[in-house]
Amino acid sequence: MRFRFALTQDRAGDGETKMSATTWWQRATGYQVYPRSFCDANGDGVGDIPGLISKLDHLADLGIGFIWLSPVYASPMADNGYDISDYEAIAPEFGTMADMERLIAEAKARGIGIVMDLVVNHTSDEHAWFKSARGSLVDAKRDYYVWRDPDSDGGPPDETQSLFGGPAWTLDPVTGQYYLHLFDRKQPDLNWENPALRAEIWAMMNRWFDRGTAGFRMDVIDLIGKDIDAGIIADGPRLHEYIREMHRETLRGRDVVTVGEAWSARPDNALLYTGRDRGELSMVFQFSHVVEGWDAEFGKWRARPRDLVALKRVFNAWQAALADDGWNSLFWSNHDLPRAVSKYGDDSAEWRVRSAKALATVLHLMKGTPYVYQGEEIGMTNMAFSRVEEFDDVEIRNNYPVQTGRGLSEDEFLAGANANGRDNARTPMQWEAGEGAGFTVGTPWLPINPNYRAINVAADRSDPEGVFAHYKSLISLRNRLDIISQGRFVPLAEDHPAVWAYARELAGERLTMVANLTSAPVGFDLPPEGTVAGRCIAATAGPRDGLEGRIELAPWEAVAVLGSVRPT
Ligand code: TEU
Ligand code: CA
Repeated sequence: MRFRFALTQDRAGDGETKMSATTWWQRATGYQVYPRSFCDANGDGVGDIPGLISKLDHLADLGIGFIWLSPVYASPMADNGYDISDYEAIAPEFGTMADMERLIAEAKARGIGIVMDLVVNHTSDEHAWFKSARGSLVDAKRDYYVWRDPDSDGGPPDETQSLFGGPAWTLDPVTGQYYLHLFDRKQPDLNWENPALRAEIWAMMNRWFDRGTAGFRMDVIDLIGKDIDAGIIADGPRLHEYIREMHRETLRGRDVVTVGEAWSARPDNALLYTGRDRGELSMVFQFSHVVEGWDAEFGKWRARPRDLVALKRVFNAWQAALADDGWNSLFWSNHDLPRAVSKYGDDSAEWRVRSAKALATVLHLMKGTPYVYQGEEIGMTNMAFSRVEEFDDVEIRNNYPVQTGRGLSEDEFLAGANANGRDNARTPMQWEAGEGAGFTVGTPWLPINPNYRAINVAADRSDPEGVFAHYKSLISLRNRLDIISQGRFVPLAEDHPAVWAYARELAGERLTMVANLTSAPVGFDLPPEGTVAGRCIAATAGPRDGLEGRIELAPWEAVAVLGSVRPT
């Protein structure tokens, strides 16, 4: 792996070159591939592993250190692969195990690690374990899943609701018991209390490491310690016991990166997962900035305007919580979330490019490991779906009757799904301006955003001022500069309604980032803790060699200056 032991530069001027204390994944940037929508090599309209291999040079040029690959395992695809029927087989539509091995090798040759998606809160109902388990009350695999008798009137054992809408219990007629599924009924929850099940998972993970993978992203990992009878689902009593066991049995001694998806993680419990002496994970994906923007009553299904001050507060709180121990992940978007530039920026023709670059600047100069979601590096936008029936996503389809039944109007639901729904991020990657957008020569499984003729990789990459060039530069800066990976984070002007600003400090140096996150010019009084003079390392609207006092910022102007603290 590249950057594993990057040498620090002699910035302190003491003539010493030290081995950096950072691990490779603290300097690396991750890139998420949602394989179904990335690149289709065989023309069946579905992205695949050979297609991904054909685009590795694009990712190597971007400079990323690892790919988080959303599931490619065998699956009936009720939830696009997050319903796995065999952890050690590749879905035929994505390719073969030989393709997977070639991907790992080809990525490695470019200094890129492959991080697999570990989906072990649940399997598919078509997994061999579940097929066996449902057969009888005494089946050897029965206890791998969560079964309960019906309540006295024959209904579900309790009121637990699926995160995709509707009851979390489904009656299995074969044995007359209900099984638990926190997601779709085709995603039965595994029973982590069973030690034999855990041992099977550890062995499976170890075999993936033997194939040369660089780590795991762990799907809804905060749900595995649940105590369903006590009504505790996320952050359950046995969660950290299981993660520590996982570490002992699979991760210990390996130089790999792990990131647990944890919607319940808060600044005050994140160190339990990522503290350096905990023996758990490298970092978690937490969603405070996402949930902050949701409606109190209808969650993501009722669209709300962006609240910049609230957004900054959330990021600043996480930077503070993990300042000295633990490690942050940094992301705007993923396959479950809207496109960054549409959600937090301005995706109009006038400001799309500059606002996408400004958002990248804000995120990538914080402390943590940034993740780029496919297409974000060229500023891809949300797609407008005009009718509820056009959506493909199981979460949207299951929630439609539930949310409209709770009083949300059909128009509001459509607006919410367009603003926050998961299909936005899942429309195919836009590579070229030609028919099929360079994604497929066939019929794409989900429509391609019609703006692909203007917004595509080829067009953006040919523009030296494009979004890609900006991301590439930010990623390279993180690889090279300790102040970005390690510097102390100093929030600035947190209450300013338009400007995002912070400083980073290390060894007598300061890096100040100031960004106008609106489509209008704004005047900003930089607090003295941000004063800096030196070299401009990132800019979306022209360079500046110093930042001090009153600053007039153009729309979506972001600028970062690295230098010494100017003597006052
Ligand atoms: O997502 C977890 C999850 O809880 C999301 O579905 C989330 O609830 C939703 O987007 C917000 O309303 C993970 C995967 O990332 C997702 O794609 C899977 O569908 C889900 O787990 C089940 O495996
Ligand atoms: Ca294909």
